[in-house]
Amino acid sequence: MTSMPHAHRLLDDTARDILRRNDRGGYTVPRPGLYPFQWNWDSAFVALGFATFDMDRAWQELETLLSGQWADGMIPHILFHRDDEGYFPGPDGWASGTRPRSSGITQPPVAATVVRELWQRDGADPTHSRMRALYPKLLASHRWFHRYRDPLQNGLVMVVHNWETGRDNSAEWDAALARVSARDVRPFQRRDTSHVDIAFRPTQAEYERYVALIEFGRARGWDPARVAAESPFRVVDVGMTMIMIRANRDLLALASALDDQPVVQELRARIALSQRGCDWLWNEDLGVHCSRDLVDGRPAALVTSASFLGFFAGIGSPAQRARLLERLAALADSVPYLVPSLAPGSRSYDPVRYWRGPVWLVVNALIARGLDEAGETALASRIRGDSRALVERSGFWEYFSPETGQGCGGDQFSWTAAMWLNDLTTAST
Ligand code: 9WN
Repeated sequence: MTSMPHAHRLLDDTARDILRRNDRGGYTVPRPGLYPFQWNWDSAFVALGFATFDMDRAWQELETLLSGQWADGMIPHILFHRDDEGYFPGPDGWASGTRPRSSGITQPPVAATVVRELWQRDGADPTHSRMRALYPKLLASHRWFHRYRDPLQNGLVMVVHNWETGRDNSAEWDAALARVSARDVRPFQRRDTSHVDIAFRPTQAEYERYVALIEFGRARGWDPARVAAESPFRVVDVGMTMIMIRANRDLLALASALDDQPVVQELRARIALSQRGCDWLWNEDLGVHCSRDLVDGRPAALVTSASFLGFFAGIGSPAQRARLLERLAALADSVPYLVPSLAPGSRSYDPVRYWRGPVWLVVNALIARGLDEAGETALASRIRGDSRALVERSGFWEYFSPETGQGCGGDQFSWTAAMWLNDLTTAST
């Protein structure tokens, strides 16, 4: 029988091989074939993986991502550095008119958190030139969110496409998507289902609505103010909001190191606003923070993995935090592998369908980190242990069933390999 340290060393080697194989020179594709371009939050996580064996390459991943930043500050969710017919919708579907070509929407802003992490690993020197070069770009991207994606001015994050959330097919978006008409969508050919089992992916009716939202933005030339004001899909995402608060804290750490006092004040005020704003997302019945529709004001009233990012964001009253922990402990008793993207028993729960139940290691890493920082080390260890067990059992899949540990979606997946290296190897536990 293979001993655990030996098995772990083999998995470490495999994880590094996956990152090297998915490297396209300066950026990494999440999974060749299925996702053949550079994705925003994937790249930030991937940089953490590279950081365990090649710091130069880790910085480069983020530098390439930021090279696609729009003039207004937005970091697109996909950069199309090269053509590839294997994914729909490609650059022509978005027609952003930018160089490099890109999508017209964004994704969870984990970049500042990762830049801070890389900078600290490099010794936290305020004169670090690569950190200093990225800092103004990160600030511009945060200001873009503050300016265009906070319509209530309460520090929360609004999204105008479910793909922005990164948790694309979560049941939290069902009601808002139901309002999106797909009547005028021209026929298109999906590519995702030629790579993976259709049982894992969103339905055709859902896809048509995703495309309708792209056509909506394209028809407005991706004008951020118009899209934000007029989109039929306007939702405050609890996940984006928590990640944004954390990103502002991490950017604040960089601003302090650089002694950029006006920005220090700006970010402090922003974080305080968001901390208060989060009460608008609190659901007293469920005892968690939930996403909330901005068109009709209704809460999603669903317990998702993103509901547990409050610790990572550093928000919540002591009473709210106690309720969150109770909820998470109940989930821990209900499934062998934490953290399901949707709580079992919820309407639409499905252990293998996209963001309707399965476990993603990147979300687990953020939740576990927040719990550790809050001193909740037992739950953090359970989550890390489950993440590790999933890879040991099934390999480096895109995501996993919380019930059986089955790997789903794409295999040899970059961010799963990166999380193994950064968060789960024996050395870091
Ligand atoms: C759309 C790349 C991306 C992730 C998302 C995940 C999935 C794309 C898709 O893959 O989304 O952006 O086509 O389903 O949901 O989180 O960034 O890995």
